[in-house]
Amino acid sequence: MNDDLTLPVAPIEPAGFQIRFQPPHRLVDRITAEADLFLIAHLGIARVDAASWRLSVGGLVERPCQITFDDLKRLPKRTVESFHQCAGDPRNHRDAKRLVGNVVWGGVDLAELLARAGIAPKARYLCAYGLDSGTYEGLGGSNFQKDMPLARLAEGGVLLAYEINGARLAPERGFPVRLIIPGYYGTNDVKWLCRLELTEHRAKGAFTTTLYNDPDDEAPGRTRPVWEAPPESAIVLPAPSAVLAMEPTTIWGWAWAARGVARVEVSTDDGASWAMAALEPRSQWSWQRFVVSWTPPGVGDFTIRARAIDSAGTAQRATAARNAIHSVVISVR
Ligand SMILES: Nc1nc2c(c(=O)[nH]1)N[C@H]1C(S)=C(S)[C@@H](COP(=O)(O)O)O[C@H]1N2
Ligand SMILES: [Mo]
Repeated sequence: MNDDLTLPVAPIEPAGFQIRFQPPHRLVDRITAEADLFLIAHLGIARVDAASWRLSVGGLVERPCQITFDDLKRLPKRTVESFHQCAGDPRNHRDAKRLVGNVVWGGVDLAELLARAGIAPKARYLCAYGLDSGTYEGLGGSNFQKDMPLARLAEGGVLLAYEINGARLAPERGFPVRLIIPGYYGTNDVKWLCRLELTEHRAKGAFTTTLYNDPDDEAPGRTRPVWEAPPESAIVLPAPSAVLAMEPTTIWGWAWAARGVARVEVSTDDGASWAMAALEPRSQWSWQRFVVSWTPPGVGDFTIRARAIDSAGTAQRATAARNAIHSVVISVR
């Protein structure tokens, strides 16, 4: 950020880390109701007055500007259906949390807005700032901040969102306006936006360097920002600890990936063999339903696993990853 710029901060109530979520077996609907969608805030819930809210757009743009909520509402409204997922622990990329949902966001296309401001040739990143400020595990101490490569704009769908599932955002969802980058982990979707800045280099704050910047398992010593979500799946039915009869049953769940899921395989024998599931196509960045039928071969306990493979051929990681395979243990009597 420009050193001569001080960002505004909104009142925070309540303050501190906030979390709520439903486990995967409760996510039975294609569109997750807002009340069932997980919620995360690191520094607390910012309380923002829409009438006095301003979004400043600056840095490497030809025409820096200040945008009001009414200005935004006058621009064409776009909607995007997308999975929405928390990456989990900001500092532990070997742990899978499975906080996920699928919703329809409504708002203004960021590429259209930035075309009006004029992107300077040297700009390579978008830095986005929230109106929430504070510390998380002793880190931060300034406005919540994220960055995104500007190249992502070419794929479309990046929104300055003011609606979720057709309703205006609640304060805890980022009212009045938040960033939505479909296909990226939710941590990049900055709530309570106050500033967009185009830069030549990545953002230097704690939320983009120490936090949400994983060791790169393929290139030791290097890090990789927590941006695109790799392939992942979650089993909805059967629920954990379900008791089934020895008769044909349905196993189903949701699969998602930044690049779209090409196939899902299901194992009922502890990973010894895998059956191809039927899989829906995706719509925009939506999650995709998978289903297989299964007849238990006998009584006893069974571990059911699902693994997603994305359109680039990348498979969901088996263990020790943000997208590690989900397993459900059930018994047949
Ligand atoms: N301003 C701000 N934006 C934020 C956060 C935050 O703490 N402050 N948390 C991020 C994280 S880690 C996640 S997972 C998503 C959660 O969005 P949701 O609560 O609407 O599901 O918001 C992201 N945007
Ligand atoms: Mo998150």
